[in-house]
Amino acid sequence: MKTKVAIIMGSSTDLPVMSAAAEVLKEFKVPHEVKIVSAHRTPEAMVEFAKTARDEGFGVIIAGAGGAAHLPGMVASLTTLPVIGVPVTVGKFKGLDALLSIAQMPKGVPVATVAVDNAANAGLLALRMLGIADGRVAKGLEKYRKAQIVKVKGMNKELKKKKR
Ligand code: RP5
Repeated sequence: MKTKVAIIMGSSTDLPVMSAAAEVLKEFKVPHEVKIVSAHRTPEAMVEFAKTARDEGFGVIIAGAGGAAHLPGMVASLTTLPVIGVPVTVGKFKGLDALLSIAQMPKGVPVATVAVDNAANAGLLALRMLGIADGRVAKGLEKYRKAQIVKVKGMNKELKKKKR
């Protein structure tokens, strides 16, 4: 069975941000599943999801949440799979609350945290994790890395043209 990536989030209102992770995985043709799992609204479903994730074939979990964002940390406490947290911008503190909730996990339960609303990076980090054992994914990432170099070269060419 191929390793899958789980993309979970606290609410469907997180989807516009979290769909960027799915886009990246789609681009790399890596199987993934998207699901709404709320730590405070559906705590039992969250426990069930986290406890069974490895047996369900998931290799990495991406978890997005906003506000008092406890979903990534709670899920990480219930599994030994790597969990990548995405702080989502919601309300008055514009994602800073979620960033601190997710990044400031106490020692013993790690959650890798990406920048606020940067679900694309969560997808890329998940690919790097899968790429440790999956040569096809690693090759794809190398191609992606080189494409970024070409992009910056193009930017410099454009700059030079404008200077003339
Ligand atoms: C969190 O509460 C979700 O992750 C979401 O970011 C936030 C607000 O949820 P809604 O009230 O929009 O459903 O659990």
